[in-house]
Amino acid sequence: MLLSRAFSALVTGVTALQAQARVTNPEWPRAVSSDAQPFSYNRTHFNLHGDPFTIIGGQIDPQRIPYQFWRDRLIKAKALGLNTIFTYTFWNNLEPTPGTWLADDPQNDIAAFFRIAQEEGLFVVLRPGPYICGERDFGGFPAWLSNIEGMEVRTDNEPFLEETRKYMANLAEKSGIADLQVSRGGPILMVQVENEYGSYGDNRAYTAAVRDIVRDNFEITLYTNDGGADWPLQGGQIPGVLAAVDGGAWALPARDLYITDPTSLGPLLNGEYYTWTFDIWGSHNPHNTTVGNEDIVSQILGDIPYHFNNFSASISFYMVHGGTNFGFQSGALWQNRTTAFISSYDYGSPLDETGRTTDLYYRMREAILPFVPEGSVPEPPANLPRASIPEFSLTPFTSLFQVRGNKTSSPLPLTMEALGQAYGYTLYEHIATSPIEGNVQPGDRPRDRVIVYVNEKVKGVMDSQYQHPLNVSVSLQPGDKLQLLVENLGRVGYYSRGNPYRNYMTDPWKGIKGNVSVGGEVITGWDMYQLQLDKVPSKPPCNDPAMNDQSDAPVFYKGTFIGPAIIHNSSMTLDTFISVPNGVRGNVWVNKFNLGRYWLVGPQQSLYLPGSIVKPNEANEVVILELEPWQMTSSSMVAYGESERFWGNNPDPDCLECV
Ligand SMILES: *[C@@H]1O[C@H](CO)[C@@H](O)[C@H](O)[C@H]1NC(C)=O
Ligand SMILES: *[C@@H]1O[C@H](CO)[C@@H](O)[C@H](O)[C@H]1NC(C)=O
Ligand SMILES: *[C@@H]1O[C@H](CO)[C@@H](O)[C@H](O)[C@H]1NC(C)=O
Ligand SMILES: *[C@@H]1O[C@H](CO)[C@@H](O)[C@H](O)[C@H]1NC(C)=O
Ligand SMILES: *[C@@H]1O[C@H](CO)[C@@H](O)[C@H](O)[C@H]1NC(C)=O
Ligand SMILES: *[C@@H]1O[C@H](CO)[C@@H](O)[C@H](O)[C@H]1NC(C)=O
Ligand SMILES: *[C@@H]1O[C@H](CO)[C@@H](O)[C@H](O)[C@H]1NC(C)=O
Ligand SMILES: CC(=O)N[C@H]1CO[C@H](CO)[C@@H](O)[C@@H]1O
Repeated sequence: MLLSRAFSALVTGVTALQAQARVTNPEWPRAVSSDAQPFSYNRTHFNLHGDPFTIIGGQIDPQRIPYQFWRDRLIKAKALGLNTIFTYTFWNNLEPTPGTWLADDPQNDIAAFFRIAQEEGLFVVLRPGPYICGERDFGGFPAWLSNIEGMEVRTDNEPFLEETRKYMANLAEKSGIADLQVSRGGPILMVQVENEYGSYGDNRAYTAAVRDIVRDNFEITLYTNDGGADWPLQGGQIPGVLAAVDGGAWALPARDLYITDPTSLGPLLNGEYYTWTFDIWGSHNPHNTTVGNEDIVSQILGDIPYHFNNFSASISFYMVHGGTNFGFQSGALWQNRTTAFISSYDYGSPLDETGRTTDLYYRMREAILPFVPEGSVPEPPANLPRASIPEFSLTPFTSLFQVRGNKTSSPLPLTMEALGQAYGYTLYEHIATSPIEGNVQPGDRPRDRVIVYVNEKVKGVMDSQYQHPLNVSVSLQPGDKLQLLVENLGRVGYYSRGNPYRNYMTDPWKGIKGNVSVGGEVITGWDMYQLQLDKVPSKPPCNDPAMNDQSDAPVFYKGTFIGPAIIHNSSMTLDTFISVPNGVRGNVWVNKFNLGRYWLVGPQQSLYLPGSIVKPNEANEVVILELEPWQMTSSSMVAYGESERFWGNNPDPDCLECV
């Protein structure tokens, strides 16, 4: 996904007629269907087992959906009228530390998802990246890449290509994806090379190298996907690889205007037609939705026949079902300040975050049905009810500063990555040896949200989400403890060479990079504690001193609710939205599963709790980490589960003037 709608301005004036002037290329057909290659294409058509084939696709990323619900979502995608699922794979989840490939972890078992798709009568298009964007931390790259000497992502840099080779081979072989290619009887029709690379650069040696790496591991059709304008398409096309476009209907004519290499021409595919869009945190950012926006809905409904009739194009709806960036998996953009994606990836898509069909779903279905053989599309199942959970209270049991984590000491601060940590929080502590005062500079810039404490009393918040990160000043006496709690809000996952901002994809480090100074003087002597919180504490650590009223440190709360009874024989009926009405900012775990972030600024005001992790008729443990207890207006922490979700925004108590 790119910031697609911005491109519409760039292609004004391109008409279907201009595009048609270029459609014929005498060198085709170049690929013919055969037993060995059942899916192929010529200049105008995809071909499956010798018959013309129009892709009616939609994007679902299995790593964003509880695996127990994969079949439910695929059945509904099929019932929408789709014949193909487009899927990104998230390298960072598959290989969380170098060399550990999670082939058998059910949530990362992409082959299992593809097999279910095939059982449900769907084909698949694989989008393995290595860069995928997808509003994920670092665009899907593992954070540990940054620790490799000489690493530069998305270039023909040998360390990057070497890791890409290993990743692609692991995906093909260890994850068993290669065996699911259509050439071997599986559902995978095509594989995408890189992702929207033309928006990022125009290094042809790099794209050719990625093509060759993908080709070494997959024998089926390859394609690229780029924004529908001149420079993205020109930068992204790769000789011998089919070029697809993405964006609204306006993107379609661009392909034949700007892709001039005949070896990249073939049937027209809009590889990402946006059913709507993502949300970012902020008091002034309302939830993006098509609900109540009839203009947008009509546009989507009109664009469907336009793709098929006016352009004989194939299409993939991005997203048909977005799902959730659980835990710390959401990414960020840099737009002269950090814009961080919320945990929900609802996307306003036809299947909502909980997999329920929406009004948009039924209206799109009506628009699609005329283009598929009569009777070939099953009826969508009725929506199952979601649960509500009565309010329950939570009690504080320890503070984040008591939990600590692995400790590293060093004269100068180290980045999260150098500490061997990817996500979450890092606590940097220094004991003053001489009096010092002035503004705190947390390395070269706040990366990303820095809470400053002296002896556990908060002094202020610096946050790269704020256009002008606030200055925080401290005054330290010998023996005073300066503490910087640094939160990774998501590494930048998208950069466009068309924008005027810095490319922080090549400067992804989190925590503290560079020196911490107070009043301009460099501070040396640091203890650093990793708080990735893969394992959430559920009881006080040994010899945890009593909770200290004088401390502003983040607080862990714990409570339980009794899981509702399953109805209609489906754990989906235990789905709910967890709301923490008195909380300011933090994370929620249920039965040790990290649901994601809450922040009262919104637009997200509740977290999707999938029924797959709820235990019916027994106690379920909820742990909440509240980062800003000093901002709470009520001293009681309560939570409840809502069967309907509410979006909304509130002022940011840490920066009332911030926009
Ligand atoms: C391309 O394939 C389509 C569908 O199979 C076929 O109708 C058409 O004739 C082919 N075009 C050429 C130039 O062979
Ligand atoms: C699409 O095709 C229809 C039917 O041929 C035509 O009436 C309509 O004007 C076309 N739309 C555009 C935007 O070209
Ligand atoms: C980025 O922000 C800085 C500081 O607020 C400002 O001076 C600069 O003009 C901004 N740049 C762009 C391209 O908006
Ligand atoms: C501490 O580091 C060890 C070895 O790197 C790792 O196995 C363990 O999970 C880490 N513990 C925490 C709490 O991060
Ligand atoms: C922070 O302090 C610096 C000088 O140390 C000053 O230039 C800057 O304007 C201050 N920023 C704000 C937001 O007050
Ligand atoms: C940090 O401070 C140390 C000690 O003053 C100095 O040697 C080093 O160059 C500084 N590093 C940066 C990135 O400024
Ligand atoms: C519930 O569903 C499961 C799997 O779909 C099935 O095996 C089981 O028999 C069902 N139980 C009842 C009571 O319907
Ligand atoms: C496509 C669209 O309308 N996106 C909007 C989503 O929400 C953000 C924050 O309010 C807006 O800036 C976008 O324009």
